[in-house]
Amino acid sequence: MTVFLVIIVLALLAVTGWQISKIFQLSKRPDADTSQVANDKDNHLHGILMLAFVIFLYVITVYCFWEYGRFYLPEAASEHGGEYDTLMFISIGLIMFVQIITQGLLHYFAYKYKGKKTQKALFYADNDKLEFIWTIIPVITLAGLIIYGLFTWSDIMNVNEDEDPMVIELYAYQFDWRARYSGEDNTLGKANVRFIEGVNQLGVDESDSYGKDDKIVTELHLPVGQPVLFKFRSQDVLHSAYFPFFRAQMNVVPGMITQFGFTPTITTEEMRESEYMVDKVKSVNEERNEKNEELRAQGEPTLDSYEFDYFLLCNKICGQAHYNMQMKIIVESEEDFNAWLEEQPTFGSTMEESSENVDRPEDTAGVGTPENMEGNDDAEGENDTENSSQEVDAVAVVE
Ligand SMILES: [Cu+2]
Repeated sequence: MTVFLVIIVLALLAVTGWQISKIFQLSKRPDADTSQVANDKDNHLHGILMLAFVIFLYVITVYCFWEYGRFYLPEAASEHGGEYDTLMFISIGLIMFVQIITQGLLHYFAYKYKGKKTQKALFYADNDKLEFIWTIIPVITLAGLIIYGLFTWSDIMNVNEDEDPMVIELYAYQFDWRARYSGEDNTLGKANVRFIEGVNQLGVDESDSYGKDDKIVTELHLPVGQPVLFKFRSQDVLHSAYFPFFRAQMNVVPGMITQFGFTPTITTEEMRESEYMVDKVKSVNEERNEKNEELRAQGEPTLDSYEFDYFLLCNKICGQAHYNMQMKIIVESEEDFNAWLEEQPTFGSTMEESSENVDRPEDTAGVGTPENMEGNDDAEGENDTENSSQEVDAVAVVE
């Protein structure tokens, strides 16, 4: 109904505008120039506007770089990240350079050669030499860029198996992440969404001996300087694993395993101490303090002060709580990493424990269903029902 009313109002407004324009037409002096053909005055105005537009474009470009340049990510925290950034800056630099010259010339010529009553346009059919030049230059430049891009791409995407990367599974579901370390054998146990039941949240195949020593965790720890190979799996819909600080992103597709490998080079602690991050954290906390004063005045709870951590985000709009789908990443020394991993329970021990507890249903009821997992508080509403019905389906298949 509202839409209908809005349409009627818009239509009436359009009619009003049209009528007013007719009144203006009628109220013109009889000796005014009513010709539809542009005269010198019109051409001059349009020439000036063309020039003004390109100046406006340049001013706004410079302003955006100046004002929003601080939103660039800091130095890449992975080995391949530098290559990636160089490729991007070369591409952007080249595009900016060519665009500033060509756009500027286009608008300047529109101004300089604007129509005049006394001037006649020159008929100039073609010039082979000119056409050859403006074809060959882009061909060579683009070929160079594309070949350079392809080499960089294959460098980044091809995992070097000789380096013996540590295999970690990243498991996505609406709306959180889990990481599964492959344990001593560095081999992940088989898994399938059909095996999801009770504490077996990731559907690891209990009959596969490779899975016994796997470790499932809610926080991703990585040892600095060690190559890691991620295998991605999704429980429900398309997700995308996005590691902005490591310049990595990979789609997480239900029904298939995708992969991406990288080597983290900067620990969380080092990144926190970097000049970029110290400034960033300071400015975030200044904003929070301002906000806190408001909140205090209203008697509401205040915000905690911010501390930097690497994070993994979901970069595909996968449902209601997509915005909240993230996982903390901690890059640390190898000793710290090993000490942390040592403390995590293996999949085998978790399953044994749960079968011991099976006589006490109040302990196991609901454990491990996605909607009961911590950090998933926002995943309320219809998507939850989707999740649980999926779980029921999966259980039904197993039975
Ligand atoms: Cu997602």
